[in-house]
Amino acid sequence: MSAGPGPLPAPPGQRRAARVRLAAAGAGIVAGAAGVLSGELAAGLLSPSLSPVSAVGSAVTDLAPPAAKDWAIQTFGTGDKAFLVTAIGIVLALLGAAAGLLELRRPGFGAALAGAVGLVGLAAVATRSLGAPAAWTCALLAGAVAVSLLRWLVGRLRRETAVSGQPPAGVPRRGFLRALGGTAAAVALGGVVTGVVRSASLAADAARAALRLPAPAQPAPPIPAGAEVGVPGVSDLVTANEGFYRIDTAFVVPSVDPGSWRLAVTGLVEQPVTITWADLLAQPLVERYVTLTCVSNEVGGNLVGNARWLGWPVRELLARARPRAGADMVLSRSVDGFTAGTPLEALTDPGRDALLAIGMNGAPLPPEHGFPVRLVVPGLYGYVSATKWVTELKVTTFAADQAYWSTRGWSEKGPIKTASRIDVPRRGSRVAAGEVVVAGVAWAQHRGISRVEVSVDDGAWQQARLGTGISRDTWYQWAAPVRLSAGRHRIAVRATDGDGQVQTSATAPPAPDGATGYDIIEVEAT
Ligand SMILES: Nc1nc2c(c(=O)[nH]1)N[C@H]1C(S)=C(S)[C@@H](COP(=O)(O)O)O[C@H]1N2
Ligand SMILES: [Mo]
Repeated sequence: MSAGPGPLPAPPGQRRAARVRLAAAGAGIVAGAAGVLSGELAAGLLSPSLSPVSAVGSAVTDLAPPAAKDWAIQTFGTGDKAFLVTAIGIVLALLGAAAGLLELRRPGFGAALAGAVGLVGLAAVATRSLGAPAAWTCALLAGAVAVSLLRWLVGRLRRETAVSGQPPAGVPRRGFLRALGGTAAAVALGGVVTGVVRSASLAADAARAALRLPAPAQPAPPIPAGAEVGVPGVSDLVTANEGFYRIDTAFVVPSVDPGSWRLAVTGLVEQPVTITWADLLAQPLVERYVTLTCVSNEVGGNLVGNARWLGWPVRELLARARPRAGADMVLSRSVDGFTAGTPLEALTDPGRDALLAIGMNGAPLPPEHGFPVRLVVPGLYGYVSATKWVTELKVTTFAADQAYWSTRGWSEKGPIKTASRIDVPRRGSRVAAGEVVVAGVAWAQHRGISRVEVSVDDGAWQQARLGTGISRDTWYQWAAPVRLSAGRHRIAVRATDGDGQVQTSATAPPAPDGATGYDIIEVEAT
């Protein structure tokens, strides 16, 4: 007959106190998670654009110094948002743990910390032009749930572990552990429900999947023979949707149901007009190849892509609204509050195919590229023209209105600068000495490219073979054979636009209106 395990020696008080602190920190994290999740769940039920986490993420993005943003884009590329969510998650967990510990020490103080975090969320929501009462409610709910759960859990922990006259150092009992476990389980379940609700709110996705684009009344002219230079490794003439660069301030990709989408033309017009998705589909649509470029693209960078867009010329819609004399800008607005300021004349010019695009390379716009409708304006950087998820065109003046990036130090006008890029050989690579084919792309949208030249080791400029342009609104492929002796070499490229202007060699950073300078690579020939 063996006696069961005998009573263990009581752990030293210190260890017990540490265990209580751990329990308090855990309670803080669980309470915080429950709060955040409630806010997200409420937002998911109402509209994804109300998400408090999303608002905080956007606020961080907006407030971050440009250098930090460039770093994030450079380091994480399209993963920069996942990085931000993870960072916010870690900060929230740390704050939750801190609130738990504080609440253990001084009841009410931890709750105050949690409340303060909630207020930050509320402030983010309030400043994100999401001032809607529903958005406030989601943030308030998140804060209230976190604060009350923290009070409840840590209060319970204190009572159960109280040692008279000393800091709590008893052993947390079943009651607390059950409360904590139950809350954690509820959080996990809530997470699943939120996920489901989120995906349900992506009804827009279903609508997109079911969509069949109308045939264009005016198809894009076929890609001319000779447009491809036929060098392996050179950028595809038409960029696949999956590989197309994505730049926007949207923390969560807005999901817009085409069934409830409206586009309103407002402001300085004789006749305000609103169109629906059905109205838009009923118009004679045109198809055009247009190369988009981001003003943030560094020399040699890849924030540029070429696609076949299907859409309705914006000028037709503006003509219905009849802009008043004096108007010189259209402030296009997205569902998420982003705005771009485009010169009115660029949108009304019959010679420039500015489109309300619904199709990209034969498919409905992908959600991250603006489904259901975006603007595409040949010749202008995206930040002043290419509004995704567009819902309003306000006819106005540059004097009266400023767009999103213009209030953040970027230029009001953003015509695309002539640029050229070396795709092959890869920078820093080794090549066999002898004849080496250098190839890449060049663009000067709406002016076109008339010549591309390369230079080896600062030697004479040699003319490259220029692919036939699809149109002056797209990029051009080019290729040039050069002779490389064994050793290290620098290869530079420059383009001349359709007006005969040679690309400037002066280097400039992206801000405030686009980078300049020659793309130069180094290779080692062996
Ligand atoms: N709604 C919305 N539209 C937007 C932006 C944005 O932040 N929000 N960014 C613009 C910028 S800066 C660029 S370069 C292009 C990029 O379009 P893409 O992501 O489809 O490549 O979208 C433009 N349209
Ligand atoms: Mo951009």
